[in-house]
Amino acid sequence: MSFISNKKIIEKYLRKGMFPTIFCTGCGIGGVMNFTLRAIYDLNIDIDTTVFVSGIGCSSRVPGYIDSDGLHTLHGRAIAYATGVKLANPNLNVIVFTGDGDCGAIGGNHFLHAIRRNVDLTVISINNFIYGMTGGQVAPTTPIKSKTSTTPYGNIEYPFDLSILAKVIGAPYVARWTTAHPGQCISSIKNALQKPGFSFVEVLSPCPTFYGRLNKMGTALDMTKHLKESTINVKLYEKILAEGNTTDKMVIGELVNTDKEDFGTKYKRFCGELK
Ligand SMILES: Cc1ncc(C[n+]2csc(CCOP(=O)(O)OP(=O)(O)O)c2C)c(N)n1
Ligand code: SF4
Repeated sequence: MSFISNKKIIEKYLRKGMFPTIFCTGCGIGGVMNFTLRAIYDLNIDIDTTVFVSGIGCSSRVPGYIDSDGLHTLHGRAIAYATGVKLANPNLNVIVFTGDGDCGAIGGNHFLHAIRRNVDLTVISINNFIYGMTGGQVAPTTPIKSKTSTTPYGNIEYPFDLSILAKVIGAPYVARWTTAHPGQCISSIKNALQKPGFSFVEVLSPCPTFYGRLNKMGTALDMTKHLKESTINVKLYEKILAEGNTTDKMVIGELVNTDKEDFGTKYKRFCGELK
């Protein structure tokens, strides 16, 4: 799995003219782009029939670096644009990169309804628990007590759990990992890309410039270690629950993997193109 070097990934898939990236040193976003390209390589997906769609944010800059068709759209609207692309040409693979703010705040409604319709998209949400691009404001994913530039005394709002939201609304594929789990992340992105219908992969990722600095979390490496220590695999979590215990750790792993007819197939049937 993924025996391709980083050099070859760069040569094969990236727009060298766009380098250097805007990402700060230690930011996890570049890693998530790498995981996605490795999944595409492993599955031998044709990049020329793949469209990357994003909104606005540091994480939404990813499509600009990939040498493929892409749409860098409006803040929060990536999933709406991606739905249009997929319905106009169902033969395309459509992959959305979205921040936790882009996906869960301004774009929250599009997220919910694309899942409800089960549009055949793969949505990769890079969750750094904060608005990175605009200066570290509170996001709907910011944990209680965390400091941001707009909650200098600590956040008092309950956060959204994007993966659990996707699960309860009925997405047929949902997985959550962190940038400290590259192999698992690549494997889940591969499963997501092969799943007909709405697939969601959330990747918890360090933003050392804002979330890390404001919460005194140390270096990017310290933050990556913290991501590993503050999460628990779903299998272990279920065992702990079955024993009558509980934990504050965030659950990671493959949370849903089921089959459900997607919107495009239903639409073709409605139009009489399928029986
Ligand atoms: C309609 C609109 N509202 C607000 C903004 C300002 N804005 C740009 S990016 C962003 C949030 C970015 O946070 P997130 O989506 O989590 O991505 P990150 O930068 O952390 O990767 C905001 C509020 C905008 N560009 N457009
Ligand atoms: S501000 Fe945060 S999310 Fe944005 S590039 Fe820098 S480290 Fe990454």
